[in-house]
Amino acid sequence: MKTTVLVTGANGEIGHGLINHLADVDDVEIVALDLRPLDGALAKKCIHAVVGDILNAGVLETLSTAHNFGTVYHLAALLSTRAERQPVLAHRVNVDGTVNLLEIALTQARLQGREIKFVYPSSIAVYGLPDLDVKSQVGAIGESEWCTPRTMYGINKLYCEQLGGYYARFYRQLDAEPRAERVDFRCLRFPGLISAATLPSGGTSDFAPEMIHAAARGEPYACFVREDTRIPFMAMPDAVRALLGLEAASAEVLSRRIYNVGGFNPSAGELHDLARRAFPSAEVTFVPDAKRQAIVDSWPADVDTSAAVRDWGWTPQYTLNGTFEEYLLPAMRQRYGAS
Ligand code: NAD
Ligand code: AKB
Repeated sequence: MKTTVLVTGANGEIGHGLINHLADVDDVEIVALDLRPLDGALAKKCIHAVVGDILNAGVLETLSTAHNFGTVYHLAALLSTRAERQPVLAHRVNVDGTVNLLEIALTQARLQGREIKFVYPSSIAVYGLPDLDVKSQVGAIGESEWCTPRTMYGINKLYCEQLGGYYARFYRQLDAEPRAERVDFRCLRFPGLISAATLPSGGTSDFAPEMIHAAARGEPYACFVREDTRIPFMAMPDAVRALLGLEAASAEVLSRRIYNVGGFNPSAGELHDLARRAFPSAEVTFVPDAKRQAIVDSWPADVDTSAAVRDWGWTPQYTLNGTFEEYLLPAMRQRYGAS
């Protein structure tokens, strides 16, 4: 029997990567939801592609009536820069939207009489380091350290991680009868992601993919952070592998609900060197925006991924050099015709 999965935020960067992979899995059928119409090539891979708002309970109820979901990948969100510009809207979409999806997952669990998996992408934005001295001293940060975010987005993500745990373990804990329906909440804290197929918008780690895509297109790029800025990143195919790997892991091996994952952590200057080596005509200048810089400076230089490695065998396929040579360059040369 096929498993039906719901992907919210399906037309976003991760949605593109995830749907392309899920579509290759024989026993999975995909229902997609996004505010924007899904790209035609992706829509062909879904049994149902809905244009709708996760804040609209009617849209979600209609979907839940029409399908039995085994897994929800809840990707829809406003990312850090956009959220800082529209904090109240961000709170609504990122928090209220997540509550709506958790409620739908519970309804589905009740109707189907089984646990529904809820896979949630959180972010390194949940961390908040007070200054660069502390950032350089702490090194690779563990999941329980420095959860003191300074952005609306980071606060939303941290709260939704906790909400997921609540829906999994304590939902309506005062009810006279224990509730049978359960949401199996699983969460990845992603670093910045770099995709060859899509460009980000609205994030603050966007300087890396923006720089690389501009270099490949032969366009000048003014990088909005300093050359010495260092945060973790990973290649999009590895992010998709992480989502699928955590979803597939047996519940017995998971010692926690929230896992750091990552790939590599170059400085912006090191990324520039790699982009210039790949695309010698790259023209990058560094013109830091003090406010966005402060956000990135509060994010860790690296993350400790040992829990994910130990519990469910997480290993990134791509190193930094491998990301350029085996993933970005071939795809971008084809996409932009760059030499
Ligand atoms: P994205 O901005 O590319 O995609 C988000 C999608 O959500 C968009 O297609 C947008 O139209 C949709 N959306 C926004 N509001 C909506 C609403 N009210 N109803 C329905 N759809 C709505 O983002 P992404 O990079 O694909 O990120 C997906 C998830 O992964 C997000 O939760 C994000 O916080 C998380 N994440 C991303 C990164 C990254 O670097 N890309 C890093 C860490 C975590
Ligand atoms: C952002 O910059 O907001 C995202 C993220 C790191 O969560 N890319």
